[in-house]
Amino acid sequence: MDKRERNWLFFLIGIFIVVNVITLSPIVPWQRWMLWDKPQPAKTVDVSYADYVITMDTPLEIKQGEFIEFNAVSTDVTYGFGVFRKDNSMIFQMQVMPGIQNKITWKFDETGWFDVRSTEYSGPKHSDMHLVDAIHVAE
Ligand SMILES: [Cu+2]
Repeated sequence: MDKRERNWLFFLIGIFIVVNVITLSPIVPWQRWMLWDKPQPAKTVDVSYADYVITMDTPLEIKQGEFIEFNAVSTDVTYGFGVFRKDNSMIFQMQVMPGIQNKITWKFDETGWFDVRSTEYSGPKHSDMHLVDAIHVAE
């Protein structure tokens, strides 16, 4: 390894460390919740997936600023749990792997009605996996 290669390697290692420190640090809100503060969720919401159907008690009524834990379980294939605004922009999503509890805690800091969709292509009926007005966040 010559000097230029070694300098390049150290540069890449430096980039790797800086990016990891930033993305795992408390300046990223969801990392602060998941890794640092660990807030107690106001509610835990069970979401189940089977045969291309999402089952969840809807509408989920929550208050702005509450931490909500979603616990999604699939009994067959891998799906996605995605929460979307009415303009179809996504707030967050997680992969729902079969046979385990897939958990995510989220703080809803905006009010309104939100849809839930599967965000992981799971098969021919995937595009029907859409719960309209599944979540209502009030002030
Ligand atoms: Cu799907």
